Amino acid sequence: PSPPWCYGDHCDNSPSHWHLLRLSHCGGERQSPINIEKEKAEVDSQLDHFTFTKFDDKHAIVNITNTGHTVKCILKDDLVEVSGGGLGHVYSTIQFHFHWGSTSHDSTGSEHTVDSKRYPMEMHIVNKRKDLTLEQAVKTPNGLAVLGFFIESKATPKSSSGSSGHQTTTSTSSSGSNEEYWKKLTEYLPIIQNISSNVEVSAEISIDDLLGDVNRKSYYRYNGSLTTPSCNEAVVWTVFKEPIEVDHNLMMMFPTHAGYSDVFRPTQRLHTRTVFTTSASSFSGSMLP
Ligand code: SG7
Ligand code: ZN
Repeated sequence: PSPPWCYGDHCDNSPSHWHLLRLSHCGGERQSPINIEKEKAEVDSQLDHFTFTKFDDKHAIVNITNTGHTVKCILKDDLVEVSGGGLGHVYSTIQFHFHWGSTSHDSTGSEHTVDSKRYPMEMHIVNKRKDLTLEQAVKTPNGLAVLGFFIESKATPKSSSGSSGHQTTTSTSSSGSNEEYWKKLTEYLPIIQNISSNVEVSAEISIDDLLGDVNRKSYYRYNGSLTTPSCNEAVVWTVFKEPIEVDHNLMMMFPTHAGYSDVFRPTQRLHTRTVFTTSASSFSGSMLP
């Protein structure tokens, strides 16, 4: 049985006690998440672009579960894959899940921070080395590859009262028209209000749909851990620089009751590790004036 741990202070095992749990690695020196210091990140020219296989499959998400610690979207086995991006192995995508804050989802919720900036939410796409079982992968350095995307809140565009606006723009944000898909996904959340409840997904939503046109070529890379007990140091982390923009009202659909008060782990010490970055030239043109 999994040990009782929590994020807040509503149980004995809050994050500062995780290292005391049985068989825990949470007190190790390669823990996640971390604060990424832009100035200290070392450019690594080996960090090329990823190959995302079947990220466009609209039937890959089979189930959404309220685990009590997160909302987890489980993918069909052996379908979606990630390779390239300096990973050196082919990884199977098994699930994605979210970390968020307690109240308004306005500013606190992400696990990683960049120059101490915390985003409202963070999406983690969890991948395991294709040639290993999950049990083997959590015991193998780089056995897991997690892709982290920050989520930024986008204000709902006001219908047509703009007196200052000289043009009625059909607002094309950096994440493109991902809104209908986040709407489809978050429509499942009221159905799984109870811990351990889950729902089968029939709506057509691909991972590409949720990511929209966020820049997937510009990212940070470091070696770390699972951010929940038992915090195995088996994760090669990719943290993308550009956030996905999601409508604020849809972000508010994520539960903030029961154990869901700030479901993110505090940042951990870097110790002797180096954070690597793709070169500045892989920034998207859209970020330039
Ligand atoms: C979430 O984060 C869950 C866990 C996940 C953990 O609590 O999605 O997944 C399961 C099995 O429920 O752990 C092994 C694993 O994926 C840690 O994942 S994370 O480091 O990406 N945050
Ligand atoms: Zn996570």
